[in-house]
Amino acid sequence: MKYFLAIDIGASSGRHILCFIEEGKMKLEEVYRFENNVQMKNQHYYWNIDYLFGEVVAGIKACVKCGKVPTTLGIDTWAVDYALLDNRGQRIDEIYAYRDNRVDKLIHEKVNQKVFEDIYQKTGIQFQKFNTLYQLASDNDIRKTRTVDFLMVPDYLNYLLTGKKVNEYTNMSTTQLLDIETHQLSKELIDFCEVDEKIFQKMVMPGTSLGSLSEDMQKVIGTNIEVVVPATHDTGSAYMAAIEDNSVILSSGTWSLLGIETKTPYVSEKARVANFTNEGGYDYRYRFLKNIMGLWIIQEVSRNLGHQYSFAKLVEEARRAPFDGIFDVNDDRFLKPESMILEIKSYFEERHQMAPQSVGEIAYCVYHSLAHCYKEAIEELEDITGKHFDTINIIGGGCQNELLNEMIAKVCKRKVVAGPIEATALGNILAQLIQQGVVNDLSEGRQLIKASFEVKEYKGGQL
Ligand code: ADP
Ligand code: LRH
Repeated sequence: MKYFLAIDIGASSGRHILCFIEEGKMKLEEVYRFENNVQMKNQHYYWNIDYLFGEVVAGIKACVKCGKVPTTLGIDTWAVDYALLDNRGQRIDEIYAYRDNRVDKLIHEKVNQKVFEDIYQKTGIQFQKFNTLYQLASDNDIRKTRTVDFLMVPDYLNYLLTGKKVNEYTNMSTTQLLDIETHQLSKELIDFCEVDEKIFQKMVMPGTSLGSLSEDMQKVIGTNIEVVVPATHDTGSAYMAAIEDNSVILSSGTWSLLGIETKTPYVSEKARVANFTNEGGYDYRYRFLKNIMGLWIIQEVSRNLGHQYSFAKLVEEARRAPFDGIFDVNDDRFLKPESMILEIKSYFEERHQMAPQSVGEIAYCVYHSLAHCYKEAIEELEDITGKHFDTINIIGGGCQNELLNEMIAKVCKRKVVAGPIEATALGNILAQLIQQGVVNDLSEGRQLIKASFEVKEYKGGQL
């Protein structure tokens, strides 16, 4: 039996998922799972990258221990964040987390409407204050002068495993440093960041093999495994596993990424104003989508409640406590508030509206507000593209939330197809299967996924 390993690290958890093919179907086995969270140090938010790399290695070892040594492995993570290396190949301090607010000053001082419009025209990437472009431009001179190499988070994990330094294209597109016409780094935007263009690596496409683990890593892990670069941006991998033709895709996890896959980008004025992005995908396809605050809000509510309620329990509580009001989930105030629950309540109180009180009401209000935001985003999407979509394919961990699926079907008045849950891992594995010649291309891979996993359907307009 041949095994292929996806190491998929989201902002809330990471997992090692083994895949093998049996009787023409993909079978998955989750071998290892670990928590992920931002850390606060010296008033800034960072990722605990040494812990995460330790977990990457521990999960690979767990596969080896149970005798399922993968032929290849691939790593994907959330986008935009990066590591800087010095001239000894060592990381320069920590990796900032995208929810850190060190970019605010620069945005305020340097990014006026004109800059903002020019950057969108050049890159097709939506404005998010945490885009790498602004983060890099905000790095202080000490960091910049010591920097010899720039690696995105998955590039950095690949470097620790193999010793090879590359920048993978799909994730690089989220830096907002790539020219949408050429897919290459824009000199003008590199200059905006005041960094040396030599810090960037050779850019590789998903499906590129990095070859063996480094000798040191082979010793640590006890064997050799080929490392293949998938679409290292998790959303890039997730969209590869969307299986419904002509549907809106909603990748539902910490973020809700709502959009479509398209071969030609949309960089119209309407698209910019609605803050839709054109992220780079497999085979130079684009994901034309909008970032919506997503289940981050419920993750934070759960954290505020001391993690006493599982996600399933929160859904159960919400079912018993319908609540009428909705709030603007994409308001920046929900990006990293001290207390999500208090922030939601204040939102209503400031408007002299009734705020949700019980745990069930708060959860209901979060889900319902998300569903309304999806509805608006779909309307914008249809307006910009001139196309109509009658199905929403929800993929990722959030598609297990049946109440939310029902609400989306009702509020958006469209059929909902929920699944696959582990879409990101599947997309990651698909890039490996294509690289290994097990599957011919993306379209054949999608057929394989469709034949292998059950999905659940919800009729539009019903609750
Ligand atoms: P990420 O990759 O961004 O870390 P996931 O795709 O793993 O996120 O999705 C995590 C989200 O899925 C959680 O925040 C939670 O809201 C939702 N979720 C996971 N399991 C369940 C469940 N059993 N019931 C309802 N929601 C769930
Ligand atoms: C989802 C995601 C999303 C990005 C955000 C930073 O995990 O990669 O696509 O916008 O994290």
